[in-house]
Parts: sequence; C-alpha cells; structure tokens
Amino acid sequence: MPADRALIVVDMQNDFMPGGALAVPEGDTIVETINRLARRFSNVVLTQDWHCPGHASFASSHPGREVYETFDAFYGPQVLWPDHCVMGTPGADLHPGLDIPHAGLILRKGYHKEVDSYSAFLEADRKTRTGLDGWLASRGITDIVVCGVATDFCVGWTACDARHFGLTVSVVEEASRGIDLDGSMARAQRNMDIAGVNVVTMSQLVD
Ligand code: VGL
Ligand code: ZN
Repeated sequence: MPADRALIVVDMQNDFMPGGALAVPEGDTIVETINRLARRFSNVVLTQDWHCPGHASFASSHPGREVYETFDAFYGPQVLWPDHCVMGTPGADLHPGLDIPHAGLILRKGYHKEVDSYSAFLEADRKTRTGLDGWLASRGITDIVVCGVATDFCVGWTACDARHFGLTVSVVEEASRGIDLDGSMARAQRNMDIAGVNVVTMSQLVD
C-alpha cells in the first residue's frame, strides 16, 4: 500500500463487542479481517471511544431519560446510550484479538464531558478538532481506508468528516459492522454517498 495512505480502525473495543455494554452485532467477527487488512498498510491509526464517567451521551446522566432516546444537546440531537467505553475500564480496552503492533497512533475521542464525538476528526459541536486531520496532513497522507464499528455511527461520521478535510475515503464493507438503530444504517449509507465516500470490498482495494 502506498505511503500516502492510512488505515483508520474505528473503536474496536470490548464494550462494542457481543456481551459488551453497547454491543454491535457481529462486531467480533471482523477482528481477523481487520488484522489481515492492517498488514497491507504501513500507516495505521486505531481509535478508542473514551468517555469520562457521567458523560453527557449516557442516558444515566439524564434522570428520567431512557436509553436510545434522543436528547436535545446544545449542539443538536444526541442519542442517549448505555454507559460504555468509560476511560480506563476493561470495556474501553481494544479487543484482545486485535493484532496490529505497527499502528502508529491510538486516538481517543469523546472525553469532553458535555460533547460526544462519533467522528475521529471533529467532535459533535462540529468545531473542536481531535487533531487527526493535522496528524495525517503532516505525514502527507491523502487517502484513508476506514473500518471497524459502528458503520452507522463512528465509522460513518469519521468517513464523512474525512471528506470535509479533503481526503479520499473508502470504507471497507466486510471489515465494518453497524448497530442499525431506527434506520441509522440507511441514513449513514446515504450520507456517505452524498459526501463522496467509496464503500468498497476488500478485493477492490488496490495495493
Ligand atoms: C459509537 C455510539 C456511541 C461508535 C460510540 O463507536 O459507533 N456509537 N459511541
Ligand atoms: Zn460513545
């Protein structure tokens, strides 16, 4: 894979795996596929959803509100999730089967208490940058390939925001899995299409 490309592996953490606090169906079935994919890249970024206790995206932080309800946050609608990926807990650890020792960056996001961050580039206020755009730019990386969980939340938002920063973006279908909450999968596919994200299979990626 050329040096101007990077693989972004999104949120492959225990809490998003079957049995975890916010399980993505079949989330664990893509681990080996991602390991295989990562061997084709010299530049790999791993992301971790990384919330402080009492984070605003947790239903438990809003007395009287239920999990999966939408909350009117200061930056717009926010889905209220079960407590998940609390910083420093085993649920926030990367899946133990992930075998990507050459990953150059582990990027954590969502640690500001009042603001969520599905995207690895921009927090939900749509202003605060994580710094990933600069990290990629300073290495001359112009193309990214995105995989992981969840396709309809963190993968999709990361892919769309990358387009905003002028990157060429592909999402690898068989190396990603979604939650599909109230049509979120169809919505994410539409948004990626509008943003110019290529949804590809592994065999379509050229080395
Ligand atoms: C995610 C919901 C809440 C994700 C993170 O990784 O897609 N989804 N936090
Ligand atoms: Zn989260």
